[in-house]
Amino acid sequence: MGVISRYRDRLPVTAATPELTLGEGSTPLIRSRAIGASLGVDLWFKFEGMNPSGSFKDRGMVVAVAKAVEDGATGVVCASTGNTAASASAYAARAGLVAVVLCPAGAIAAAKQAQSRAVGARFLEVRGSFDDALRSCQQLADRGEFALVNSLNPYRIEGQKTAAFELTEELGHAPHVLALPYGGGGNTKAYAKGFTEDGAATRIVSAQSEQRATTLASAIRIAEPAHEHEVEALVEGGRVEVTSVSDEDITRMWLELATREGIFCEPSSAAGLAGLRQVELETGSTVVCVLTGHGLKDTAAVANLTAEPCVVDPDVDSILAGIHGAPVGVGA
Ligand code: AN7
Repeated sequence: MGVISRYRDRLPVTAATPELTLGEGSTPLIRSRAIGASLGVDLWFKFEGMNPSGSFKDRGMVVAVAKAVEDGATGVVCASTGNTAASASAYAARAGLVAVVLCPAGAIAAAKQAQSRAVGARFLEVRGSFDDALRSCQQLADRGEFALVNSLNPYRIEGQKTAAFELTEELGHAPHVLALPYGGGGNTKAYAKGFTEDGAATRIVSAQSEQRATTLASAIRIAEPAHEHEVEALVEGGRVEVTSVSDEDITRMWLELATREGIFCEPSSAAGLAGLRQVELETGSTVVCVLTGHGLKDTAAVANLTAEPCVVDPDVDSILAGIHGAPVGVGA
């Protein structure tokens, strides 16, 4: 069951809203086997990379695209660092709408572009940053032909808030702390809304990159967060703590998630865990770290952050030498 049918009574949908779905939501909640113990907490990973297009964006996109159909739109438009593009393209194809996506030229992971093109989106590379692309996208949407499906569209936030409901249902209670990456701030806002609607006091740790405009975590390469003021208000209200993490912290946590937990997420998704390490946590408390995107989204990062494969001859001695790290074989 998708997000619209599962949470129908808690979403702004009507009898006229199509029951669009690609099976989003109901993502794995995985208990930590190693990292939680080192932090002294009961740590869980919500693997949002397991959504149909490989990121958390699907929860909000399904609602935004369904509402666009209900409102009579023929097309949708978004600016994106890649995941919004992949998600909007998929749901637009599913709903029979045209998708126009604007991405910063040369600055998004190859798989995300492939996802978008495969389902027939009009994929445009903008000579500029994500922030430039978002401005152009809003101007295009203002002309009326295309519905904007960036998280400035409130239906996106509505759909994404369901992740908070789902967590509370699965754990049997709301987590004490939730950690996630902070790019444009839409997801931070969505979890805050979801927990508030559930009457939960969950503390949200939102981790931004120290190097916003240049971070290796291309998904969160956003210099001017669209929801900055709302996030600041949530900080003032005591709901959210914003922390800044370096590329080195992100890389280290990304590797720990992969090698100690067996979970392969994209680099930006490890920012939340890096943020958790900077705040005080009550021993034994329930902490959820949201892993926003799948590792297969950005395999170039793997090539940059891990040792190269060793090339060996197809014989056991050469293979054993390869296992033990000795330089062997033709390509060595
Ligand atoms: C994996 O796709 O902004 O703070 O255009 O892809 O809600 O922006 C992606 C953002 C975290 C940050 N993790 O979330 C886009 C885009 C992943 C992401 C974020 C993004 P927000």
